Amino acid sequence: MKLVVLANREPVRRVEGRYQVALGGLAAALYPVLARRGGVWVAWDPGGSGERIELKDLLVVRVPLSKRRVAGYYQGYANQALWPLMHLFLERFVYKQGWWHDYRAANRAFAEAALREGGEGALYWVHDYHLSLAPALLREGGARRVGLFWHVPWPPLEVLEVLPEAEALVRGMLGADLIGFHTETYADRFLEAARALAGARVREDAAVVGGRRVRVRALPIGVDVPGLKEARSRVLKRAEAIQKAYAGRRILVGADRLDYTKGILERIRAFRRFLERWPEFKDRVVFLQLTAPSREAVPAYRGLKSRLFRLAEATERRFPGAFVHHYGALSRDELLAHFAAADLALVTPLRDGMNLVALEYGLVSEGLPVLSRFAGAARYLKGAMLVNPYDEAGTARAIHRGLTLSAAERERRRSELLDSIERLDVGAWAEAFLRELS
Ligand code: GDG
Repeated sequence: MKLVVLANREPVRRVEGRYQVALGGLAAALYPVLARRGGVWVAWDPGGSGERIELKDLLVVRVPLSKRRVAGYYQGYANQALWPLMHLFLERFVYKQGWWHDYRAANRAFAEAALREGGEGALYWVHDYHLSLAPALLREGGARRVGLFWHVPWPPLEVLEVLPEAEALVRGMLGADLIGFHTETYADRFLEAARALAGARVREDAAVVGGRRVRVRALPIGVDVPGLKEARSRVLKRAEAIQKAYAGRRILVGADRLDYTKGILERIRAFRRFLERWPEFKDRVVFLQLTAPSREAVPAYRGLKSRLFRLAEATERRFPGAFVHHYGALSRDELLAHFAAADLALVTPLRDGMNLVALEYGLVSEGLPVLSRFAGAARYLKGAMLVNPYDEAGTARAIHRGLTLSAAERERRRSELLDSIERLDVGAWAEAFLRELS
């Protein structure tokens, strides 16, 4: 069966004037399955030309949206209304009349473009909170098999209900035959919302609505396990050079898109507390916080950026040599080399659907992550050092513990960690989702 993927972001990058499948992330994960089945990927067209991209084994169909539409659909409804609610940041929730109209229209444009490529017989796989209405729209257009994977958390009903269109959102999603979340908690909460808002009957892991059965399952995503193991040997030399550059200090690493859900400010403050409480480490460690720019058109992100810069500069001055902030996207290998060079990763989001950095770090390095309990990954990664990222003193203690573990305990934790990450291979995840769906 032909596979048609719908996702906001296109799966390609332009390198020296030619398109390539983007490394890392969803695109690389789905490419093998798409290639095997003869796949189509429908995505927003950032250039606006509507040009189709034909790669070997993959057709990318781009949906052009006007600037105004993108402002309402993407910067507005998706990233200022849905994103904060899904992550339980009620105070960041912004709601403007008109955004919903753009969101619906964009979802319709995606669904129509997909149906033109796939017709009734294709297998449709919709991704994420940008496209919650697409499943129902696809079904109305005749699609017979539709899957949806939700990459972010799903909130409790009281939080969801803040959204004036909560019912329409849930009904849109229920157009799918299978809805995947990262954890059981998110899946259970969704079933509760389906019952309360759409009148669905809940039967174990399914919602029955309008005579149709919609399965709702925890299907946690993973990373490219063989690819990352291979990457480790490729980046080791560069990792040694990074270690040398910090002259014998033990390296701690943090890597995130700049986002308030990632807890970057709290993490830097926790690291400062750690140095204040255990000053003997001032000359023995360096914490490298690597921050990639993100959603710069959204006002909340610009404010966060200036707060981060102020705190980072103050920390660099207060603890010279022990803290470095790098702002800007790194190449994949440069990022992985930093992971390989680090003894400890600080992966402390305030809320995260899953969090792939913890998994990538675990595979590429020989160290352990200090991991937020509020990341989906905390449910799956054994051996990680779990923290509450709001508790800066507790995180400081976990950093100290991570740096002073006995060799035996470190070994034990490492082996549990590797076992649990190996179970989360992204290729296997894609296969499992599609098997369930078809
Ligand atoms: C969403 C959900 C869920 C980071 N900096 C650079 C860079 N990265 C890469 C990391 C990782 C990816 O970006 C980030 O993935 P996360 O999972 O950590 O977070 P989100 O982007 O928020 O993703 C999340 C995910 O979807 C999948 O379902 O886990 O919960 O929020 O791969 O390595 N990559 C490069 N340069 C950087 O500077 N090349």
